Amino acid sequence: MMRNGGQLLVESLIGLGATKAFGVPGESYLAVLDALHDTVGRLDYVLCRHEGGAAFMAAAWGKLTGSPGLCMVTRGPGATNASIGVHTAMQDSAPMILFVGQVGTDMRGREAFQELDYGAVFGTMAKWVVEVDRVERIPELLSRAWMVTLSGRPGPVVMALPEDMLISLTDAAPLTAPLQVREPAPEATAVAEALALLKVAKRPLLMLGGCNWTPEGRAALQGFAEASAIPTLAAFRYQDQFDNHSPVYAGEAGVGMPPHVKRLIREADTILAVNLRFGEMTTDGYTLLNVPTPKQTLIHIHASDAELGKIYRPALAIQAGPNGLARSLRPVRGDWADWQATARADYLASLQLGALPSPVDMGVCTAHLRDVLPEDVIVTNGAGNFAVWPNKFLQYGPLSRLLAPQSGAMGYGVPAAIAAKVAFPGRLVLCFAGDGDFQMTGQELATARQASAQPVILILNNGIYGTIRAHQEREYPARVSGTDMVNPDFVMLGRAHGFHAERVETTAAFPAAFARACASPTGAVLDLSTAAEALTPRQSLTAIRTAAQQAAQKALP
Ligand SMILES: Cc1ncc(C[n+]2csc(CCOP(=O)(O)OP(=O)(O)O)c2C)c(N)n1
Ligand SMILES: [Mg+2]
Repeated sequence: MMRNGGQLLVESLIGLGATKAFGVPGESYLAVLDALHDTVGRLDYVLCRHEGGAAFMAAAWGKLTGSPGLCMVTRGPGATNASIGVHTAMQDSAPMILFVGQVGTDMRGREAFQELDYGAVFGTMAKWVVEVDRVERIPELLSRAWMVTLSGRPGPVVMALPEDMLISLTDAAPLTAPLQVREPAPEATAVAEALALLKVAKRPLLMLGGCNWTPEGRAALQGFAEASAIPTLAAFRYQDQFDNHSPVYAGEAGVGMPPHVKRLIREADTILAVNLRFGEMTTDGYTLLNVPTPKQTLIHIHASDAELGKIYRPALAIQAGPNGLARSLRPVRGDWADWQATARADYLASLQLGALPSPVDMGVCTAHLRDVLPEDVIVTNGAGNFAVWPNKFLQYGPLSRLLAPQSGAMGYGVPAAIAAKVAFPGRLVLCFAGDGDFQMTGQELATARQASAQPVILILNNGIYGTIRAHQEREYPARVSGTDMVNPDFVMLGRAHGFHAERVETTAAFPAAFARACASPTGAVLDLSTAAEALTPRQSLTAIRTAAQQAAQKALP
């Protein structure tokens, strides 16, 4: 049977098990769109409004489901718009494939209309970039892309599709079977060595990273940590990968790291790092462990050889996937009960807050959410000070998920929530957005409505780019520049997109408004009046400003 490149690609994606692709159309890949005309219900095209939104959705899909999120965009501007999602998938270690139209092979290299060299543009951003020049190689190169995006440390692949290749005919057979990548198993002697190192520890610490976990693997790791009473930290924005209600869970090693988390990492004498990518956020700017040789005895386990020893020289490095490793660990016992109990008590204490100077007090609202959110909730957020609420004050159990970008990309939360709702229409999906953050990708509410994938969105509306304002007040107190916003009416905006929408003016009004939001079949936008003064959970804007002014005063000769 003869097919064109678009048909061969789409049939092969279905063969691999794909069911959704997120995209914005372009004339550069009409043959793919045409093939999708015949696959509705098997491979659906979720039509987005901006390629940044589409790429965030694909990145979030990959992170949530563990199978590659697919994004389809046009050449040049479509690809550059989508780049934010590629970067985010990379930092998140999430599987994703970005398909980009490309100029015809007959005119490549002439700076044709919207031409880009994708290898150069995405070379340092994606895990792999490939351009498919010959139509019959689609199955081979797509199969490889699928392997690359999933294996080792998952990450994004960019596949460029020249226009003439997509309309060429071939009798090459499409892929027809899913591909699985089995994780590398740990060697028994290596595991024994790791356990021996832990046995002689006085202050052991377990740190875990995201991606590639199975529920069984997670349960096995939790069983090991609890039976060994080892305090456990989750990596930046991967706190949903370990049951926060476990007596050994001690918090997230991420941005705005609480003092007790810093202390745990600094004072640990042995760190078992499972599936962890050591990054700036997990290490408080690379200050908690010495580069390259930490004082702590480091046992580093990762499926990718590229992560082992990347920054820190481990005492023992094991290249293995997380699940087999977790299953092979046997409890170790030692004299560290106090160390573990203090870690847990410090974590629980970190959830407690005083009243905030704000009409809507997010401390109180988040405590309410801890009580009422269903066990299988999916929470999303982008970037801003508001993210502290879902990231530091909600608790995640074995069934709930957090989709939050390790790239710190504003605008991730809304598209991620839409992707989550596409994947799991029956689950509550709750997006936390800042007013600035929301306005990066708010137009995707139209996508949500068209796809019948409408989450509940909380906009923490403080009228400022709070994160930047906080830095600004610390460095240049009382010199406000570029951080005040005049906002649109988010309630009207929500309603214009077919969402239930309300403005919430007081803390007391939040529980009932939230219940109405969850009950609405159209999803909901709640515009929460939060005060700029409540800049962080523990420090007001005035306090930050005053402290900076006093410090500046003291520094005068
Ligand atoms: C795409 C992108 N642009 C800019 C930034 C820098 N940035 C980080 S947080 C932030 C402000 C976020 O403001 P808002 O969403 O209103 O949240 P708030 O801090 O006020 O709670 C900015 C501009 C970023 N992280 N990502
Ligand atoms: Mg704000």
